[in-house]
Amino acid sequence: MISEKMNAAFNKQIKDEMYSSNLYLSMVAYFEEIGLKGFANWMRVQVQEENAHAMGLFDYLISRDGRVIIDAIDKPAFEWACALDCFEAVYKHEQHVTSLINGLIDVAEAEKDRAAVSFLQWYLKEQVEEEANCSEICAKLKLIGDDKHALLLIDQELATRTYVAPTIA
Ligand code: OFO
Repeated sequence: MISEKMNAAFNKQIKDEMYSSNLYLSMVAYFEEIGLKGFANWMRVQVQEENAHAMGLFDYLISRDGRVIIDAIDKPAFEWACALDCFEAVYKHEQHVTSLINGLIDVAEAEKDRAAVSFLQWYLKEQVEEEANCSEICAKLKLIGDDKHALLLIDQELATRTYVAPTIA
């Protein structure tokens, strides 16, 4: 069983993870449009990860006898000035998601829902990795400046990213 407050907070986070998925799908389209297929590949993997984050919360809520309600998702941005501008937006968004997960844990603690606190530790750790990944790419993009050849080398590197389904526990 799960409290009403906790149930509502989980539903909100499911919606937020689905927003993340749509935001990154919008970025896939952007990178495809400007011909950076490796960047687009990186974002495609990110979309899959966000879907897994949403489904992890979805399945957890069901396992706790909660009620999943799918909410409307806001329209994401669709234009960025360059690859760095886009990745800075990713970094900012992931920092925002970290604050959302922290808020969710605050609700779980206030509700004395220790099972939820424990479950959400996975999401907390995942956010450390999410922030580190995009911060690293931002740093590289800043380093290369306007060097198109170096940009294509990063594109080749990002083309190698593959999706590994996470075990959310
Ligand atoms: Fe990008 O971690 Fe979920 O939202």
